[in-house]
Amino acid sequence: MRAENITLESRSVSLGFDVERIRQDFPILKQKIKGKTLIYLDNAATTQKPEAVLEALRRYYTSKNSNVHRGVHWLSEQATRDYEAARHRVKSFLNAGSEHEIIFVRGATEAINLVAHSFGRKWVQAGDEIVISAMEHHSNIVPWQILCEEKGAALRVAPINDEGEMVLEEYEKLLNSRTRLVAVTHVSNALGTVNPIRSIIQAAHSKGIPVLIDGAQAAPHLKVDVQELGCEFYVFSGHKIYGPTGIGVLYGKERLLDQMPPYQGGGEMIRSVTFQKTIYNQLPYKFEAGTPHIAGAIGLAAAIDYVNALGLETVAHYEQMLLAHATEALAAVRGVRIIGTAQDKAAVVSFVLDGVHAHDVGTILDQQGIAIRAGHHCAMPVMERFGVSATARVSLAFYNTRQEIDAVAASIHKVREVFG
Ligand code: C6P
Repeated sequence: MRAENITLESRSVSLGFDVERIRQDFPILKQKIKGKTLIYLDNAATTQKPEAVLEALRRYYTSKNSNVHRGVHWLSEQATRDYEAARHRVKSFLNAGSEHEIIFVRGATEAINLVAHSFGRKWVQAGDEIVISAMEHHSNIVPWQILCEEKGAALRVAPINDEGEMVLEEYEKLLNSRTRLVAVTHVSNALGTVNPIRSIIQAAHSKGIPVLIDGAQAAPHLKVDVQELGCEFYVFSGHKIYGPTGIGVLYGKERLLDQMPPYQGGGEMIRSVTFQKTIYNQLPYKFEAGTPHIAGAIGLAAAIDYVNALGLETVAHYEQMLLAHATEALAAVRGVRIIGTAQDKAAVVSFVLDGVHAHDVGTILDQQGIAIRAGHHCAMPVMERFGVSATARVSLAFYNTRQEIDAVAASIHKVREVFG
């Protein structure tokens, strides 16, 4: 190992964070891609899974696999106990008031659709308005568009400035007596902006408007306390926080969830069924029709335990160091323009390279075993706002290192040379 690497590593250790030790927990990171050691910098798309999560899934399937809340047999009781223990872990992770407020869903997308369907069906009418921001992921745009079309309601969009920050004065002007809900992202997947959600929530609440926060890109990086925030809904995806795909969380205030109609009908969400009338189950089961992703919930709990053991504050501190290094290293490449230069950012550096399509950047890096994302990142209105069709996006996790970022920067310098 070169002396330079030893210095960098010990610097990470002195931050209270032994990244080389942590990397040992992620088997996929040892893999060679095209003859090169994998450098995985597509963490906003999905994160890699530690042994603890893989082991939790294996243990569940090898010794407890069974359906939940149905069987009277031992396996089913074990599966039910672990599934509900996972819900308890999520409740503590978000500091929710009760397990009734934690609904397991497939991911952030399904959670937002659930609210759009259920809350929308009950409380949105013709002439009403839903407020979102100009930096939303399609998952926090399209469900509201569908709802607005169905109901004759209108979608209002709070603008963002050239740095990629929400313009709060303009946002506040959009709030009025017709606004039924504000739905904004906590952290932008395309820009990395951390939104001032406390101010956003307060402004909405001062007018009696409920708020949904899309936490898909925040939960892996920032401590979230839903009681302190006071938001009505908070959603996130398990796979972006080192857990399995196909599991996610909708947090909702019990008072609202109680009044909302079910999203889907089926088994588990009922108390009794006759052909004349169905009585729905209590929360949270009213919103969990059908057999849930039991292993997924258990894997998510293991991921939460893993992240908690590292400490989200320690993780955030380390990731901020990486973010500053990546921003500096990439900005130093001739012709790089960083898209998203907000004061408060998390884990994402999106950029365009003058004269080179983002897909070419992504493809050339792939030849070096480097995984980044290139494209519109399911945030086409953000691309339009910045006058680009696509960006190359480096998104960070706590297992990334300064050396990996240096390798990416060196590769992009080479791309620059090739394209002139
Ligand atoms: N963003 C990205 O590469 P799902 O697919 O349901 O797990 O998450 C949807 C979603 C919702 N909100 C935000 C802010 C997101 O970033 C995402 C997913 C990934 O940026 C895949 S497009």
